[in-house]
Amino acid sequence: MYGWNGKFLRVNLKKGKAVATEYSAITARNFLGGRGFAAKILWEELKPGIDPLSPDNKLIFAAGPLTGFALPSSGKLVVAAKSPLTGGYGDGNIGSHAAVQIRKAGYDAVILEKKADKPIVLLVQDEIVEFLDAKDLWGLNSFETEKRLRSVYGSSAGILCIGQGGENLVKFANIVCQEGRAGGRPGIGAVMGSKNVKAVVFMGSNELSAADPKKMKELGADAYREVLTKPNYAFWKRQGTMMTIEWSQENSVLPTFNYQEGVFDKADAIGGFTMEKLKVANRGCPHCNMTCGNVVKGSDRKESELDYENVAMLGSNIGLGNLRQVAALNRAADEFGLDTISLGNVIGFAMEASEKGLIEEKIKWGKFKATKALIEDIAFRRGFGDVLAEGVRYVAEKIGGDASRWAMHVKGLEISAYDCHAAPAMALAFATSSVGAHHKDAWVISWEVNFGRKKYSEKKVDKVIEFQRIRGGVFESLTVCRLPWIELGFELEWYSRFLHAATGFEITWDELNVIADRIFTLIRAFWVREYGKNWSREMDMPPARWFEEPLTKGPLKGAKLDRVKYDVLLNRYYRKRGWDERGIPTKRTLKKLGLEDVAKKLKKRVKIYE
Ligand code: PTT
Ligand code: SF4
Repeated sequence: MYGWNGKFLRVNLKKGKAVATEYSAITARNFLGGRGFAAKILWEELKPGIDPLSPDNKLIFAAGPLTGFALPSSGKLVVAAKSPLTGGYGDGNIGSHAAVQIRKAGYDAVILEKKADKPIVLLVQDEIVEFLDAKDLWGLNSFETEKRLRSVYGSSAGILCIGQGGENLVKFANIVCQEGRAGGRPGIGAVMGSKNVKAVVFMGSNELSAADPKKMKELGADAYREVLTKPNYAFWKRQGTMMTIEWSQENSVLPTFNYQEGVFDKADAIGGFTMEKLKVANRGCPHCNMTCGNVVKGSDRKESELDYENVAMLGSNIGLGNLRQVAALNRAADEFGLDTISLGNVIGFAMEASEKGLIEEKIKWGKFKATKALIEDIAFRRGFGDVLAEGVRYVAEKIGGDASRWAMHVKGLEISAYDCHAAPAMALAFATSSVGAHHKDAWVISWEVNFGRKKYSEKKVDKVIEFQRIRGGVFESLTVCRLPWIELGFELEWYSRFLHAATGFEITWDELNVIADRIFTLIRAFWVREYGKNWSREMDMPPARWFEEPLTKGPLKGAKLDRVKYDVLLNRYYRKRGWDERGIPTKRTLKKLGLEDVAKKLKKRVKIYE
């Protein structure tokens, strides 16, 4: 095979053994890589109903056929497992040298099975695999851990690690690298902790083999040049995703006070232009000439890499309007290895619960020091932090009464930083995303604002599906960064050209869309299998707050979603996907996508229709 390495590395942590296995060209063509491989492996190899934090879960690091080649933004990696936060399929995308090094070591995915008897660092150097004692690293934060490993293995080694959040099995712990890249929102860091793996180090010495190496080189060089010519490039380098704070404020979608509002009085103080004044450096993922990581010094005098989601969730959503302080909270989250979106969401929820007198704890909006202490309590599971560490769905259920109506999650994953009181298409995108309420699969909100926010038309369903295919299917499975396309308008045709030069296959965008649907539907089958009789269309409902409590401020004051119209939108979505009214793929759809075996297994758990 060209493009793909054609090999997975399977590591049995209990036995301390590893074996390289080959996979077929058909698997490569049908599932591409990254998310596609992860979904296939988890579906086929996990027993239904396993505890995600038990040795029965598998932790997968998966790259795609373009990952690691010298082309724009190809240093990305999917980290996946059954999620301890949601109980369904979980993954994240992390920019890391690990992406490049796994591929240079000769693999497309590394699969960690079972559990090590004691804390280890897994070292993979080409075909040599070592299980190193990590007793000196266990208990350290992610920055210290990486620093120590880097001093041994050097600056280009692919190092991924967990902080204390992952060690203490916080349900939204993620995996961290390179002082500010983080991935695996649905608790993939907790899965790594449950396996006693503090860090993985990948080092490879092979060249990636392309079907047409000369063409690949030329295309890569042209593509890097093309990125530089894009009109938005200069502003992107200045602000990266931070430009979205101003945009969200202008359009009333900036999550504020636990998504009660879409505008924040102090938005300017946490926005992109304020960030520019504090910025000390740009950082980025390997192979990228857009380097969008904005490094600032926080109020703790430590460096912190800011993105829109971090700042909205640890700023406006918890009522904090001081960017240096937000940066310090973000740094703490990175050190502990906690997902900033879920963290800001669960803290915002606790602040509202405290204000409403539903909990005894006094947790006030916008208090920096108290919030920092609370983050530490969550990471170490101390006091009320231990409850919050379970995620917002659990906390709301524990409080009881009406609390679940303003717990801002879908399927247990906390909503990312876009308020949808007046954005039905984005609400649908959150509700039907493949990992729970994540914007990654279908960030349609910017399109929706231009198209017309009040409409519940078919075009909105089409746009959600189009984006789920391109972003959630193709980018996650080629496993390259989507930002050149979505932010700069780097044309999609480049990717089919890259794919042809890398693999030798002419894969059209029509075929890529079918592959994306196959992966998306397989992931849906995974969710349904895991939830069994507890699965219903309620799983695809956005939080009640957006339907019941209108915005009280800003230009869209009074706006809220319409439940009846949303239901019609969801029905249309199901029909277009070939799923029944419960959101379960029909036998016909599974067959059409080449997933007949999936249909056979799924019908053992739930009734499936023709
Ligand atoms: C992603 C989610 C995001 S999406 C952000 S900011 W964003 C948050 N970042 C966190 C962080 O930082 N520290 C932390 N402790 N937790 C964090 N949680 C949040 O995680 C990220 C960029 C960004 S910045 C985005 S949009 C794009 N995401 C991509 C994607 O998903 N797929 C893809 N093919 N390309 C992408 N490119 C962009 O990558 P999750 P990163 Mg991330 C400090 O992990 O689980 O996918 O959730 O990976 O390397 O940091 O790059 O406004
Ligand atoms: Fe990483 Fe940003 Fe480059 Fe994407 S654009 S690869 S997130 S630095």
